[in-house]
Amino acid sequence: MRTDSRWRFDLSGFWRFRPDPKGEGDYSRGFEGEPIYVPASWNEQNPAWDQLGTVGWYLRDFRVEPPQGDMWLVFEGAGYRTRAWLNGEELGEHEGSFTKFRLKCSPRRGWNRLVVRVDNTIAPDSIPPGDGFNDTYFDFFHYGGIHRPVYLEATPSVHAEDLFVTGDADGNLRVEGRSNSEAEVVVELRELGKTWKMGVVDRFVLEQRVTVTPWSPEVPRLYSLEVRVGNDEVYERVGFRTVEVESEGLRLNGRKLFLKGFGRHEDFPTFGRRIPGPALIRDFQMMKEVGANSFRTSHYPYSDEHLDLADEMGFLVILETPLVGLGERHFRDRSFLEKAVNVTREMVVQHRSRPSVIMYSLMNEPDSRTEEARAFASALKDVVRALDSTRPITHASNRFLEDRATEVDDVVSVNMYFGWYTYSGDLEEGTRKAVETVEEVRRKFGKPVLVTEFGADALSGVHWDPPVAWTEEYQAEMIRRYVESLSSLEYVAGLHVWNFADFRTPQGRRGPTRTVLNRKGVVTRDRQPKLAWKVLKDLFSLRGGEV
Ligand code: GCB
Repeated sequence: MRTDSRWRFDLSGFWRFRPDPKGEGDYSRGFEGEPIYVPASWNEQNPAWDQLGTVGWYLRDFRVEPPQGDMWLVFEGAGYRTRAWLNGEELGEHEGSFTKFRLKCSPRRGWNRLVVRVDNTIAPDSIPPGDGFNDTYFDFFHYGGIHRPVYLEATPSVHAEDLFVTGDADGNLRVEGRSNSEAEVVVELRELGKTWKMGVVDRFVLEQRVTVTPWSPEVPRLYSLEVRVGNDEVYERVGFRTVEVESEGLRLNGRKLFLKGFGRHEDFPTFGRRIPGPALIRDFQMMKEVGANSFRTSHYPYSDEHLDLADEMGFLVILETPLVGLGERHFRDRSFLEKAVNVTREMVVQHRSRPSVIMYSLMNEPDSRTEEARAFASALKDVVRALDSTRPITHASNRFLEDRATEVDDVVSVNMYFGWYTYSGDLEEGTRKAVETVEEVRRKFGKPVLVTEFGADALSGVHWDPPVAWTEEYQAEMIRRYVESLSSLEYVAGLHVWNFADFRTPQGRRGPTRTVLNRKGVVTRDRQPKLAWKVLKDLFSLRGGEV
């Protein structure tokens, strides 16, 4: 749900910061601290904070003239655990780094002091889980802090609480809205000048057929669907498109769809878990240029800004939860399921009106070989379906034939590193094993197959003839062989190279297989192309004629 009409006070800018490595301090009334910038992770802003994997305190003094109505402190993403105090009074707490949340507050006229405590301590039952800052069950740096925008927002006493808008390629529009109390509700599809009066209600469903240009990667046409509830005005941008799953593959607006693109990360020098706007533009321009049409939000839901650009530039997105690296202990634990349901619900509700989001990925590489794992996946799927029945579901598997969670998926997704972690140095055998695995998975599950990860680390500037591991040549050659052989399988619905860009990793667990960064990017961390980038453009045109 978007709004440009509510009163807002942006809290981006320089704050004060105080590390609290043992997490024992109480600085809720104030402290001196050192300057820090918000939004961005704390780690790379100061070498002294790089390895801080526990608690940090933020402070900001600000002056406001608050308007009438309810006031909220909105975080678009901070964590892992965030607690806030305004003028010494506790506002509340939220768990989870990648979804938006808001805390009720009452700033006074004039000066106010906001203190935020962010606890990034990782545990076997956090999402994602781990045993320590450098000993995570996942392969990306455990950045902490207020990564995304934070602001005050005022809502009129009668206001919209939720808005869910979808439209299909035939122009069937569906709008579902809810407000905090009964009020006059008017819905308007602005570009068409169409208005519908819903009466005095506190929830409504509107279904209409309209004449529109469909949304697609080539023509990502967006319309504004505005809802007025009393004095409150909110809107969503709607793109009319139809996604279908058939046994042979995917369709977008009736046309065969082949997903070409990348697994990505939100990772950028100095900013940490935040890609600043100009870098997002560069990434998306580069992805267009190379012929990509899609990406997966590996391994957590991305920022509103990131996904707004996908809506605008016509990228198809597989939206992934932060449920990475789960195992038996998680599948057996009821209270973990509750947390998983919660984060999944927050993600779906936040992003379900986006035309770019065509599928949900509910987990990445779980150890899901048991009945408990299947039941867990099935419970999550039910939660998603109740909130949004329009999108297919998948999860990224590296258990292939043994994966029980795949049974509940609509599309099978596989992450494969034959020729890298196994069959190392042998691209011939590696590619053969990859094709064989995809064929077996297809035979067993009879569903379309997405290859959500494949790739090799390449240190930019390291070359060798013939191609050997860690060189740019080896990475390029592996990608070429995988894409050429897998593109010819009809039921393969897409290929996502791992990864778009090099990204930071923890020091532990994978030990000597990481050189500060995971180097499987086809561009460097500062977005300069490697050799593989140059060969991708031709490869991505292999399935020409499809979307
Ligand atoms: C995977 C993971 C991804 C890793 C990648 C790798 O299977 O899903 O998070 O970064 O492998 O490079 O090992």
